[in-house]
Amino acid sequence: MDIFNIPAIKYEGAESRNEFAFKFYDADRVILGKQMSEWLPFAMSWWHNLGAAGTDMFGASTADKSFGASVSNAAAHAKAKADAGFEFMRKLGLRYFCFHDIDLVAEQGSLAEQNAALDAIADYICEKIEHTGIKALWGTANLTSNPRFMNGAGSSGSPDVFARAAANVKKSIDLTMRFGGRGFVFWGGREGYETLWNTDMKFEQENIASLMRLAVRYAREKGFTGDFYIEPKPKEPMKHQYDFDAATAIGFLRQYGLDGDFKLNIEANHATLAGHTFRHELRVSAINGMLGSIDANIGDTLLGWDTDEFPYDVYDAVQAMYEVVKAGGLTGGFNFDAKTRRSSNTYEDMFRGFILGMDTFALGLIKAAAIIEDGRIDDFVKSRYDGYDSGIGAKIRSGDITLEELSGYALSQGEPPPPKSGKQEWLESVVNQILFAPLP
Ligand code: XLS
Ligand code: CA
Ligand code: CA
Repeated sequence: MDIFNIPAIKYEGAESRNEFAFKFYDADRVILGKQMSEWLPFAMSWWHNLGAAGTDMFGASTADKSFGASVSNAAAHAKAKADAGFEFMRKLGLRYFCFHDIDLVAEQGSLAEQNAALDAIADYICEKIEHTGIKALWGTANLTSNPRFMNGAGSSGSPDVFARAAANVKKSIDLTMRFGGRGFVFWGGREGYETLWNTDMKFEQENIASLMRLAVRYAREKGFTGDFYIEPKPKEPMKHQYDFDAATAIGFLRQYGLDGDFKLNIEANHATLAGHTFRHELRVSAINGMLGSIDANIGDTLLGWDTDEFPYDVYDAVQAMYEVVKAGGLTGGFNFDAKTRRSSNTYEDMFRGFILGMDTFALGLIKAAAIIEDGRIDDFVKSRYDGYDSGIGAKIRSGDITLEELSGYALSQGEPPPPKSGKQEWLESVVNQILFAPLP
């Protein structure tokens, strides 16, 4: 049965005027030795694409995400979402999806009943995985929406809530493994605080680390070989979230000995909420060996909250792909944690959103590769530090020097030679020249 009355989306090239065609994403095209589809393992987020129906703080749903089922019949609606999701992914050539446990089937009854409902829909999804080869990129447990997690999950003051969070994590790991997932995410939406007057920060962080450690132990014993990810976010819904940004999350992972099993899942919109650029968060992750996966979206600097828009900003995507290519690619993928705007409320708009996002990252890849192949930027950065290749510089790098020796060297040298220009404007103009040159 065809739910979306739209043919499969094909690459037609930059001149195409077909709304339902890729202009830049050409899955088989080889860039820097790898196919575009290998550089860009795109994923569909179950929650936004199959769930988010346009509600906001001021208004009701604008989109119909029933996919022909009765929403009050949780099992039937869950199947309709799976049918729609797999048709959607197949038509766009997506090979992965990301999910929270309760995206798959609406929360219901006791934990045992909920687990049974999850098993039933998981059986159905596994059949589809078998037929299509589409798999999970990562799974996660939703530890934010239900009121029981009002005071956090791992950070909750209640051990009973901690245990319930653990049960949901266990089940979500089971599902992720059944779906062939590459990773498992912890996003600490309510792991933070509203006021320090009621919060023992150290106690809460230790407990969050314990929950993560228990998850790793369980999953490894079951044979899970993928990565765990922390997804940093500074705030929203909490005033302050413990996984504030990449640097904070890396410090936390090292502090609690979790850095061997975890990497980071970097979301563009969360980076800007933290007062950083997306690129900054990718660089911090990459240089620490922690760049795992990406939630591809963009925020709106004028609004300043987590708007989860489809990425359209090519300059931003070029910078992101430059970081990804330099890091040798991702072991995870690019999850479109993005939703169409409230007034883009048709099934066609779901496709338009993904075409926009996939083309934006394809352009990002093409142009990042062109910048790397051009070589001027990388040569400049290298030359900036070439004083360290020999002499006193080489001794500083090797660590084979003392403060006294350096002091003696400085005394003998007199005033250092004038510093070299950072040439920012020239570098930015090189980027523009490459960006607006004809497509390679
Ligand atoms: C919310 C987060 C969330 C995670 C998964 O802001 O982006 O959706 O990606 O729990
Ligand atoms: Ca996200
Ligand atoms: Ca977000």
